[in-house]
Amino acid sequence: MAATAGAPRGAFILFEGVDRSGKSTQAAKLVEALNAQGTRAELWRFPDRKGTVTGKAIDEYLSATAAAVSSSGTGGTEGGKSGAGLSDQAIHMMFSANRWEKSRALLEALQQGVTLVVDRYAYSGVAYTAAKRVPGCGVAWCKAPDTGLPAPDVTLWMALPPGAAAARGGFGGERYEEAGFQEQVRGVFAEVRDSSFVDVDASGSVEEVHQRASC
Ligand code: T5A
Ligand code: NA
Repeated sequence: MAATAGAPRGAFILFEGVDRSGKSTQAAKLVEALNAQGTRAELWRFPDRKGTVTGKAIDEYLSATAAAVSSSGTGGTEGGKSGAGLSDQAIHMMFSANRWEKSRALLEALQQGVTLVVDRYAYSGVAYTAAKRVPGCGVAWCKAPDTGLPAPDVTLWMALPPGAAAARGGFGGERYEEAGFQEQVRGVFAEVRDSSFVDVDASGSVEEVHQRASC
C-alpha cells in the first residue's frame, strides 16, 4: 500500500472501557477537537453495525436484552431474529470478521494521514467473550482470530468505578448490560491490557473527561 506523498501516517487512537463508560461521547468530542485544530480525523466504531454483512447479524444479536438471555448472561440458544441465536463461538468470529472487513480501509486511511479515533476494537472482542467463561473459550482462544489486525498506537482506557457506569442513561437496554457480567468483562480487560493502554479517569462531567482524554 503506497503512502500519500508527503503525508505523515495518521494516529490510531482507541477508546476502550465497559458499557456506558463514555467512550462514544468522548471519541466524538476528540474527533471534533482534532479537526478544529487542523488534524484530519475520523470517528470509527466497532462493531460497525451498518453496511457490512456481519454488522447486521451483530446488531440483531446485541439487540436481545440482557433480561432475555440465559442466566449466565450469555444467551446463544434463543430463537427470534436470525442473528440473535448465534452460538458464543459464532458471534465471537462475527465480531472479529467485522474488524477484518474494515482492516484494509483502516490501514489506507492511516497511510493517507488521517487520524482514526476508534470506539472499541479487539480488546472488547476478547473481554466480552472471555467474560462468558465458556469452556474452551479462554483469553488465548478469544485473541486468536484478531491476530494480525492493525494495532492501535494508544488505547485510552475509560476508568470508571464499578456501579458508576450502570447509573448512566440507557443501561440495561441490550445484551451484556447487566452489572455482574460487566464486572467479569472488567476483569478480562485488566488481564489483557498491554503497553498501549493509558488510563483516563472517566468520572466527572463530559467536559472534564474530554480535557483528560485529549492531553
Ligand atoms: N462487543 C463489542 C463484543 O461483545 N465484542 C466485540 O468485538 C465488540 C467490538 C456494543 C456491545 O458489543 C460488545 C460490547 C458491547 O456490549 P457498543 O455499540 O460500543 O458495543 O455499545 P454502546 O451501547 O453503543 O455503548 P456503550 O454502552 O459502550 O457506552 P459508551 O460509548 O461507553 O458511553 P456513551 O458515551 O454512549 O455514554 C453512555 C451514557 O452516559 C452518558 C451519555 O450521555 C449516555 O447517556 N454520559 C455521561 N453521563 C455523565 N457524565 C459523563 N461524563 C458522561 N459521559 C457520557
Ligand atoms: Na458506545
